[in-house]
Amino acid sequence: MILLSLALACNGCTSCTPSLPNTNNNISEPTNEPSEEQDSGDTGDTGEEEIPPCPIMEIEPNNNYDEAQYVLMENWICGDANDEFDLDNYGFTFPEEEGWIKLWGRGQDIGSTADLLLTLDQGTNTAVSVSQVGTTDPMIVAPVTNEDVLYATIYDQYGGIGDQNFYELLISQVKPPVEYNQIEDDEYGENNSPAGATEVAHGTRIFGQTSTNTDTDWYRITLPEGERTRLTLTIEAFVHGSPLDPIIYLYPAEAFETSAVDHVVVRNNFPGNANNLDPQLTYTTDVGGDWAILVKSNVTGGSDFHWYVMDVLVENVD
Ligand SMILES: [Ca+2]
Ligand SMILES: [Ca+2]
Ligand SMILES: [Ca+2]
Ligand SMILES: [Ca+2]
Repeated sequence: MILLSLALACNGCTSCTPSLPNTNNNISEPTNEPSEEQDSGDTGDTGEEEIPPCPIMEIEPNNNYDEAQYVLMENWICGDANDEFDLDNYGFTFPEEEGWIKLWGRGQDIGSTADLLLTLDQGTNTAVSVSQVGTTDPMIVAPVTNEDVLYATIYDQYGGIGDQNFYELLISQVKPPVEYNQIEDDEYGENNSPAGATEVAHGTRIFGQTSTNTDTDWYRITLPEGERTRLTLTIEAFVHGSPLDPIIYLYPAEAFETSAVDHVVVRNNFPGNANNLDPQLTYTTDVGGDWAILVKSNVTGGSDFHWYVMDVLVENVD
């Protein structure tokens, strides 16, 4: 199957030259027919040490999930835009009950004209990436299960075509990208209102997910009385490949009684990196007691793939 795809699809994917091992140049068995097919796909790369960049070449048609090309994880996939807005769909299964995957699309970083858009789909969960910190090439790092087939879809979001419009895609299992010491209480939407807020404190590093389009995650922190305190709430999500565009709000204690209260809100302001969607909220106050924190997605689109961790820091600044 892979050999066939090499022979069929290698044309037009200039970056993906399958620089196959040269071992069959001299010594291989003369009756080895597949190696002739391999040679026909080799456009002359003579690097002896080079690892083949594309073990899997795309096979069209693959324009919807029914036609998705089934691929094995941990292998580079190479494809290109055969038509305007040519969707390339790949299906795969996760090898364990649950874990983390990384979808890494490469286009502009390898000299392609493709402005790649990458999606991940499993059951009712969907995520989209168009960029990551430091590059316009997309990446998604997300927790998954083996309950349903997973689909990765990649295409040029501006509809470009031609020989210079190609991509590489790697789907791999990765270790959890972050550590944390608490998990939000949200299995049944417990924290969807201030009344059900999850308690956090100085030193908390809490893991949460904006699991649906309307999921709101409320937290409660109790600041010390009688002193001036600086509260710093730091979200890490996008920086690690989460598809979440998080927004964070801070409310005084009245929020536990009424929704009409003034608040502080920040998003997309992470210090020192304009490409990072993660927010950091800092607020200094003399008011002790309960404060309410709200974390949610800034845009429509939530799923179990949309995860974050929030660090809570409380400092005395008297
Ligand atoms: Ca294609
Ligand atoms: Ca296609
Ligand atoms: Ca949640
Ligand atoms: Ca929630």
